[in-house]
Amino acid sequence: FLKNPKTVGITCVPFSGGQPKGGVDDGPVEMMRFGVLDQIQDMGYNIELSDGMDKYQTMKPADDPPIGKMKNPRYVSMAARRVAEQVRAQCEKGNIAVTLGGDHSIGMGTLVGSSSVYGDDLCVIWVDAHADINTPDTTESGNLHGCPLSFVLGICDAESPFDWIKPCIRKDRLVYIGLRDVDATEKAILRKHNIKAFSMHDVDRHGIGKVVEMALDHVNKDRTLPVHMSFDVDALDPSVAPATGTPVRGGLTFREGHYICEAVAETGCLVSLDLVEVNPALGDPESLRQTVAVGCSLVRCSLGESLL
Ligand code: 5AB
Ligand code: MN
Ligand code: MN
Ligand code: MN
Repeated sequence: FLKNPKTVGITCVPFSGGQPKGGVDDGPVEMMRFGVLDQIQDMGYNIELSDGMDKYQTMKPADDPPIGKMKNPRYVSMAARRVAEQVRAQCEKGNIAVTLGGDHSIGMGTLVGSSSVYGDDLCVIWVDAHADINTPDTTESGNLHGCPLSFVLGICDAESPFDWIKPCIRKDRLVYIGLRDVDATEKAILRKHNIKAFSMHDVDRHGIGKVVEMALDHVNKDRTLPVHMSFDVDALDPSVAPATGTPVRGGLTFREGHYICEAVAETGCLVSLDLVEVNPALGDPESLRQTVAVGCSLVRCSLGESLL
C-alpha cells in the first residue's frame, strides 16, 4: 500500500492534555535525544519530520473548562485535529507514519489521519493495559486519553468540540492485546459491540505467538489490509517500562512487547504506528532511560529491525 516503503514520516506530539500528569509531553524529545531518528536511518530508511512540534504547547486555550466530565476538551480536540492533519499528510505521501506521543488522546488524531487515506480497510491493533474506549458519559476520570476509541468507532455521538470526528474505524477491524485494567463501563461497551480483545489472561493461556496470530487473523485474515498499531507503553509490565502515567502490574514482558512489533512488521502491512505514554518525568533517571530505550526499540522492531 505504501508508495514510499523506505520513508518513515515522523510526527512528534509533545502533548499531555489528555491526562493530568505533566512530563508525558517530553516523551518525543527524550526519544529523539536517545537517537531514535538516527537509529531508524541506520536501518536504511529516509526520514521526513512533520514540522512544528512546538505548536502543541502554544495552542493551549487560555480558558478550557470541562464539558460534562471531559477535561481540557478544547485543547485535546485542537491537538488531535492537528495530529490528524499531519498523519494524513504523511500517509498521503505513502510514508510509514510514526507518531511519538504524548498521551494517548492523540490516538483519535492518528486514526482519523490514517483512515482518511486508507479508508475503512484500516485494521487497528491497540496494545495497551487499558481499553481507552470510554465515552464522554462513561468516563469516571474525565481524562480523554481513556476515550479516543469511542470517538473514532462512533460509539458516542462526537459532540462539540469533537464533532469534526466522524466514525472512521470499523469495530470488527479493531483488536486489543495486553488488557488488564478495563473499567466496568468499558467491558459493557466491548461486549455490546462485540469487539475482540486479548487480555493478559489470554497471553498467559496461549502464549504471545498464538495471541498475535489470532489477533491478526481477526482483523486481517489474509494479511492484505493496511494496519495501524497504537502501542501504549503501559501495555508493558512496569518493571520493563516504569516511566508512564498509569502503570498496571502484570503486563507484557520485554520480549512479548517486542514480539508483537516483530510479528506486525513481518506482515508488511504496517502503514502507521503510535508510540505513546512515555513520561520521562516519572521516576528516577534509570526508570526514564529504561522506558525511553524500550520505546525506541519498539518503534525499530515495528519497522523490521529484528527481521533477518
Ligand atoms: B491510557 C481509565 N480507564 O478512563 C480512565 O493510559 C484509565 O491511554 C485510562 O491507556 C488510561 O481514566 C488511558 C481509568
Ligand atoms: Mn494505557
Ligand atoms: Mn492508552
Ligand atoms: Mn497510560
